[in-house]
Amino acid sequence: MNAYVKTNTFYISIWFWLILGVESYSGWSNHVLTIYPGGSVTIPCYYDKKYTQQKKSWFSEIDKTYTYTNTTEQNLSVIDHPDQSLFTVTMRNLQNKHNGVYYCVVETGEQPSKNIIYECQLMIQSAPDVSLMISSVSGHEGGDISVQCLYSSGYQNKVKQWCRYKDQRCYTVGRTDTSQNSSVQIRDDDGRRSFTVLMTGLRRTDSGWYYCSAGGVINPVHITVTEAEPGTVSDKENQTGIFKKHNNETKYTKETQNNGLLIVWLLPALAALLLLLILVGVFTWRWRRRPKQDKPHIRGRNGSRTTDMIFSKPEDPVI
Ligand SMILES: *[C@@H]1O[C@H](CO)[C@@H](O)[C@H](O)[C@H]1NC(C)=O
Ligand SMILES: *[C@@H]1O[C@H](CO)[C@@H](O)[C@H](O)[C@H]1NC(C)=O
Ligand SMILES: *[C@@H]1O[C@H](CO)[C@@H](O)[C@H](O)[C@H]1NC(C)=O
Ligand SMILES: *[C@@H]1O[C@H](CO)[C@@H](O)[C@H](O)[C@H]1NC(C)=O
Ligand SMILES: CC(=O)N[C@H]1CO[C@H](CO)[C@@H](O)[C@@H]1O
Repeated sequence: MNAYVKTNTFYISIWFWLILGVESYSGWSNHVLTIYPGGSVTIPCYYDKKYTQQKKSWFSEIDKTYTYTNTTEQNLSVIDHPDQSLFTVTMRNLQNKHNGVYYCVVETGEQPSKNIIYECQLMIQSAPDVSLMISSVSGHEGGDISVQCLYSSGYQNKVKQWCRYKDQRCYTVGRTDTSQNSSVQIRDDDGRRSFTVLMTGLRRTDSGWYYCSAGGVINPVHITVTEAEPGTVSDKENQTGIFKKHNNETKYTKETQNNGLLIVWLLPALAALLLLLILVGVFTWRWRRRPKQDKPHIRGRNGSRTTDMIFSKPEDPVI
């Protein structure tokens, strides 16, 4: 499965690079999201502040369409949030036909003109590998929230992480190195096929998009930290997380490992482009050297030069 996904993504990427001339990949790796049939998903696309004024879109590899920001359709919304340097993409009523690769794209107004800032693959699955009961959680400043991430048995021994989209900072289950912040605790609920993330001492700046990841399979969660309510500072009950949504808006993700992404994709894509150029070059060269009698008969007709192309002897090795 992973090999298939990877190969598939690889060719899609070549296609994208060759046809659209999209060049630049940042440090992110592509995520594969797995979602219930009929479910919904919201995907955050964080962009550099300098792109606040630029056109941004969601590109579907399936039907090769761009959906620009501030579009709201029945099953698709693409909404810009310039104050947070991100746009969100919400897809609803997901069906098998939505399986495929999608890109968040920024039109930079300079070279390269189209910049992929995020890539993900959607897979509709009736039994997702990694899932969430709640995809949006909120808490008060100074309070705590917890998020439970579920995974299937195949992921029992995989690395489990809690990451923030914005800076890609991750906390890993079972790792106790000092770089991990004690305000985020993450533990495996042994035997229950889930792990739980506890964020304590919430600050307003903790608001934003995070994801659960198990064995590289990710699943986005939105965290909202609201102002501490005056007079209720010591009200622990009210400071703990409020689970807002409990429906099929949870999201499921799956990811193949992507180390060396740039090299793995960039080099073959360049090689393919080079090969294409060489082929075109050889073809043009052969054509120019063709004996004159191949094309004279239609020369006079309407003065059309393009019709030249049609005439070639069937045994011509080039053709
Ligand atoms: C939205 O999804 C539903 C369910 O798949 C479908 O019946 C409907 O036609 C879709 N709407 C649009 C505008 O595509
Ligand atoms: C999209 O809507 C946001 C507010 O929701 C606004 O700030 C932004 O300028 C809009 N962008 C475009 C391209 O219309
Ligand atoms: C941990 O969080 C505190 C505030 O809660 C912050 O000041 C500190 O820089 C963080 N440390 C790391 C390593 O993230
Ligand atoms: C929590 O705060 C709300 C107001 O936001 C209040 O109505 C409610 O009584 C509080 N709950 C408790 C347990 O104090
Ligand atoms: C929480 C919830 O509503 N879960 C449902 C999501 O959809 C699947 C299948 O459509 C149901 O089996 C779940 O109960």
